[in-house]
Amino acid sequence: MGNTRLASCRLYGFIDTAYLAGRRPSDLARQLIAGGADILQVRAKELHTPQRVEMVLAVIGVAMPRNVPVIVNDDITAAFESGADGVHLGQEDWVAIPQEQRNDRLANMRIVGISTHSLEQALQAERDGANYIGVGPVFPTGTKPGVPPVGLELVQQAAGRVAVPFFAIGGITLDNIDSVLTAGASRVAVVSAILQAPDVAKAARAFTSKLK
Ligand code: 3NM
Repeated sequence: MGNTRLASCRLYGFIDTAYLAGRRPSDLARQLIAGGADILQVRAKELHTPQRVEMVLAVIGVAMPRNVPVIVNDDITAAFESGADGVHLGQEDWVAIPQEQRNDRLANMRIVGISTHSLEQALQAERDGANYIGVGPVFPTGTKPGVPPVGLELVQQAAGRVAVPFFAIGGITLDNIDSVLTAGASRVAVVSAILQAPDVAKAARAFTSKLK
């Protein structure tokens, strides 16, 4: 079910509390969607589950009528309680869930996404049943500081070997997106280059006009 909807997704937009700067999550969601983001993630690292649920509900209120799936970063409980479309798990969080518990823990999730940082992880996530994967960080990024970039080589390898939809992520900007697309990505996930732009909708549109 997740897969048919994901197949058409191209720009993964974020409501990331690190870049809210006093803006309302629902407003950001509206602007991201206006710019063509067709899947959204709520990434609220420092919030507790109840506040995260509240934020996700505000985003769903905007996204659901526009048929845009909403994914919750890291927090399976918040994803479940808010009725979000799915959850995105980092590699460490994913491998920390014992294999025999994964089906139960994720039973209500229509979409499960997993971060991957090598071809081995990407292929393993696919075997494990991820509906989509993230591949990155492609370039160094202040959003995930201190994580060594995987470079365009991994994008190229993923494009050749991974059948599940994959989003290139990490340090992607309007200046380097062409190289990411040339390496074989058809989907990108972008946080700071959009949320730090003076006009979020316009910045998202600049990315979506490069995709498809
Ligand atoms: N995950 P920006 S890189 C959230 O490689 C995230 O799994 C990554 O933010 C991964 O577009 C990343 O600002 C940061 O670089 C993306």
